[in-house]
Amino acid sequence: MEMTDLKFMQGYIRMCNDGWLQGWHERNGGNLTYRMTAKEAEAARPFFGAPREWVEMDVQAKNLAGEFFVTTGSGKYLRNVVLSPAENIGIVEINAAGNGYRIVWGLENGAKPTSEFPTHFLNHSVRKTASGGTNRVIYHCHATNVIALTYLLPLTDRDFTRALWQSATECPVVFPAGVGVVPWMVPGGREIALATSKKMETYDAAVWAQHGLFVSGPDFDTAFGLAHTIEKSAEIYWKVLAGGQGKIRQTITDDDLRAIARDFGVTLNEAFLD
Ligand code: 2HA
Ligand code: ZN
Repeated sequence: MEMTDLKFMQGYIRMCNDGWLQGWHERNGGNLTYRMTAKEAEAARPFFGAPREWVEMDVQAKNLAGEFFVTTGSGKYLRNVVLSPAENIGIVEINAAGNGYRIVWGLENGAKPTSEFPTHFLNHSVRKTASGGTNRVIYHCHATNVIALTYLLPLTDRDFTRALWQSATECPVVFPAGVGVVPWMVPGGREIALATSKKMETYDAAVWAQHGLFVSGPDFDTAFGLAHTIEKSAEIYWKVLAGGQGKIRQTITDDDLRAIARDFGVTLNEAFLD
């Protein structure tokens, strides 16, 4: 038995590889973090190494004090995670003030958590509160068709949500609150962390203009499924636009969307309906 045999680690590694197989993680693109349960942290503890030094962050989240996260490594390629987890991912412990971390497992040979760790961290804080503690996964991927849409549509929550809801019937059921859109920003910094966390107070997914997709969920299946659904819908949308040379003969109407919501028992964000 070793760290990577634990069920949550297996799920984490599988998700990294699934994203790679989708073509969303060229080079070191994308990152994944998972907030471990207390039980998982106990099961993992026997495999921890000597903790490394505390590293202070320029973001703080008191509700994440003492938590343990699995994280991808900065500059690491998600396609390599399955081959050598201990070099490409790691577990970090958050300090009592909620503004620093130390590596307790993995990230071997001097590796560090993903450059987007502050963004993930702030968003874990927001989603933990918004979900009553159930949200555990934050995932960022370079979903090709979502990125393409950010060159075509106005960069508003409304325009993206409507286009995605109308492009595949399951979308309003999978993300009834809609999606947020973050304008183009330099990745990896405090500014994109704050802008994204603002969107994630309302949504469990945010589109990063000309960059990619950012999603959250209670578990790996749900978070990956959300990214997958959004990406597929984005692909349908632009293919229809291109195939029809900008003209769409018919789509899912607002009344159709309301009918789906009624029958599937979800509440659609009314702000996005006419
Ligand atoms: O990990 O995707 O946004 C590299 C990135 C930064
Ligand atoms: Zn990225």
